[in-house]
Amino acid sequence: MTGLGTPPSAPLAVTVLSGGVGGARFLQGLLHLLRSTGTEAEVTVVANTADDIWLHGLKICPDLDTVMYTLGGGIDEERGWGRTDETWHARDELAAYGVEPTWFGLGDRDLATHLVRTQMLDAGYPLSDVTTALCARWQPGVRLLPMTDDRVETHVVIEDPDEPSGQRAVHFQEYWVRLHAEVPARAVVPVGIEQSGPGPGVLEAIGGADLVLLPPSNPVVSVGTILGVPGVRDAIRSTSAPVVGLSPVVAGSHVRGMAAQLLAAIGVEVGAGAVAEHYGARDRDGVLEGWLVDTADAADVARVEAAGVRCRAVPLMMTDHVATAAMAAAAFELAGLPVPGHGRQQP
Ligand code: FO1
Repeated sequence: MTGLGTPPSAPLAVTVLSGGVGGARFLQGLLHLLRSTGTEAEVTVVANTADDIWLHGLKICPDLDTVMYTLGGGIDEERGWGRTDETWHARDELAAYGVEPTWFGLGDRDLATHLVRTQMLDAGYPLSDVTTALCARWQPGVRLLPMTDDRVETHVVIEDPDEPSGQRAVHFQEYWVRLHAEVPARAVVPVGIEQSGPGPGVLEAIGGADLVLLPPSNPVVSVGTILGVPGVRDAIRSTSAPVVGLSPVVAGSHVRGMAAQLLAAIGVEVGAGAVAEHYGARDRDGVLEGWLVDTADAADVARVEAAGVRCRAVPLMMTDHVATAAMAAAAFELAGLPVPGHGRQQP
């Protein structure tokens, strides 16, 4: 209830640094929590763009598209990426011509997104404008911002006994999609990140947030990469918003993807507590105020608190929107904010 002269409370500003599948799943739960409790909020997603790859003359942006399709209702739920009701004729025709690479699955519906994006890029529009244009169709219900408009591509240095140096670098997509992250990774290199700058709205979305969330995305090649864009880490460290993360590692392993392999590549133990220590406490040169671990990792709570990060153990398996909404609610609570729907009444 706002009395006379009391400005209506501005909508809650929540900013989420997100990768692809894991981040998109979390965002579904966050939006479910906000909508089901009638909470006025604006969610801004700063998405990783270093998974991007140029293929067949087209710019593919897996994490932007996964968030856009997932929240816009176009995602293939089972795969977690690409379009539902997809067909693969163009991919098969390219393979019939012997055009490489054949290991990356470009769906016919998905191709339209890459054609529109590439045409707009060729016309001189920055990736952020392209993303806004694509979202006009999909209406994801969040503001979707590329972490940067500049070209950054993650490469992975893998062991290769056939090389004189014993190693070679492959694009992240080749490491993941063709090699299934089964080759030992020695280093992760976000090529171009030093020369990149935060995309339009990114620093403002962090600086002006009421809450910043690090969802259970890959801490190395997704959230870690976003934090590596010059200016982003400083914005995170200086925002007045609490910063709360959710562990992508449960019971010593990643739930999906290749976080375990990439954490090993950067010398970080594959554990919920270890990842929190890797992110670090904000008042100890890190980025976190709070960290949620799964109930299976309750033994890590003391270790995380010792690192200067408030910690709670709650169920972190994103089995459905309700379970994920409960995770988002736990993040609000850990941040010291009223929990949407049943927090402290507004003053
Ligand atoms: N992942 C796969 O495992 N196999 C694929 O063929 C594949 C194709 C693909 C096409 C478009 C796109 O946006 C994503 C695609 N992905 C595929 C997923 C992608 O590798 C991952 O979503 C991220 O890059 C890692 O989070």
